[in-house]
Amino acid sequence: MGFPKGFLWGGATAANQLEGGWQEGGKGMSSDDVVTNGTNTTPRLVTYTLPDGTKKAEPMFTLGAVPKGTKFECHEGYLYPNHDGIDFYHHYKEDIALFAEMGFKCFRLSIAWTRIYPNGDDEIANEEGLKFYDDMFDECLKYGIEPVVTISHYETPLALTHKWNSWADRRMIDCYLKYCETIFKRYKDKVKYWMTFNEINCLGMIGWMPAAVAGNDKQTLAQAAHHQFVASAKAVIMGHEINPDFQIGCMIAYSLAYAKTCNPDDVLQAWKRSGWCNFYSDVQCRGYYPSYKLKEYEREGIHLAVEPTDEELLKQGTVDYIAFSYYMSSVVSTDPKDNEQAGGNLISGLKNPYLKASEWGWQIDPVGLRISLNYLYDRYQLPLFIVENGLGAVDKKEADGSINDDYRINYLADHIKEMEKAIEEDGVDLMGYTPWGCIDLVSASTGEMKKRYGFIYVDKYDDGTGDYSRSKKKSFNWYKKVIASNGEDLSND
Ligand code: BGP
Repeated sequence: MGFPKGFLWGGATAANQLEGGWQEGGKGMSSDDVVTNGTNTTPRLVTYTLPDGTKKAEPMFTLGAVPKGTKFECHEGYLYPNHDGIDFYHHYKEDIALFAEMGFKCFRLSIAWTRIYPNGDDEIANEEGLKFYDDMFDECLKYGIEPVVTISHYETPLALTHKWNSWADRRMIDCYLKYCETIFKRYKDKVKYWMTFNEINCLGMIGWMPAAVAGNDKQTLAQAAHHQFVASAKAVIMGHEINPDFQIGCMIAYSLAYAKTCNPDDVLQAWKRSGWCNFYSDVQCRGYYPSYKLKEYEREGIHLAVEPTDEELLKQGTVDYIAFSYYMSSVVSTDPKDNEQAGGNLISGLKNPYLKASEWGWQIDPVGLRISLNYLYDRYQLPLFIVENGLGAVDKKEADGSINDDYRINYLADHIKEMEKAIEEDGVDLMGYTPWGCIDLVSASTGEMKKRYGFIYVDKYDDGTGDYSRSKKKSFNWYKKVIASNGEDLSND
């Protein structure tokens, strides 16, 4: 009863937000290395120098096209929090031991492409980078922790942006596949679970974070998404040839949108909003572009450059499972008077009077998770994997060093209860659960450290200070008990 045997309890991270060591071990520059810190109200900036030498810094979420010859680089006077992350690069043994103590069955991490191919198109892979992940996977396996690997999580070799504007160019597919072939072959006996692109649907909104593309016009983003679709499909086909046991998934940011009223116009609006997520999983799970998207492209004059083999590749390279992040839900309305915006994970909506929100304004909605699980399972009948969920909050260290994060425990317990109902009452096939930022790390949207998600506290602060020491929060022992009881015991005592 409840969670199935073998359910993958664990935690999730990404290389750029955690590893640090940005210039160590032969690593090249990634698109994320030129992103500054920000706050909830001031955006993270991408820094670059124009061909005439003018230095510029533009918000990451709205970065537009830049002239040819522009160099993305770090500028003096800015803080780049991901350069040091939480120094997992040097602490991974200690951190994995703590994950093991919590009883993790799996650990979601991403490989930094630039540790393997520093420029993205190098002839030979960087052995030091390969060895780093070999050692890390061995450390996980030593404790029986299954690595779950995101191949590309919000960072791409910067050299490829300079060369081709990254994923805007079709030649990226071959670079990505060479990288995939290298890691698939190298780690084929150590890693079984893969995801091709983190939150691929964010490409509908922003070019820099998911694709290292300067420019956020719809035509450029649609073409970049097409290249990632083809790359993902080819990676799935290749991965299965290298090891037929591989499980290769897509990964989407799932954002549930409710209609504000039962006015059919609002309901239609909510349905249209759901296309923000569905389009990407439709292509990656069904193997073809859905009709509503083709019509939208036609209406908006978007023309995709497509090769004759693409159609067949998309069909052949559908994914084995659907991984998704779920933090919140939102509300949409067609009434122009409704304008009370809620905060959000890239895409936001109106405030929902029935829900509470996090300190960053993300609306907390456990039942929405059950609804999302049902929507996705119903639509595709594929196994689901919740690879991100959690509460970003400011944690307070008491005088005795303890951190009493009951708010986090409550958030996670409420979501786990709904997951159980989705499995138990609705028959959803759920493979696992990896709460985001199982150890505190740099926030993707704001670059803050104070927006913490972890069971493990890291002594690192927004101004760059801190000694990187680790300590257990109250939620550490709680989650340990949850895993030990396979999700049965959610009590907080
Ligand atoms: C997802 C990303 C993660 C992550 C998380 C939490 O969108 O895949 O990389 O950071 O959101 O967001 P944030 O860090 O902005 O709080």
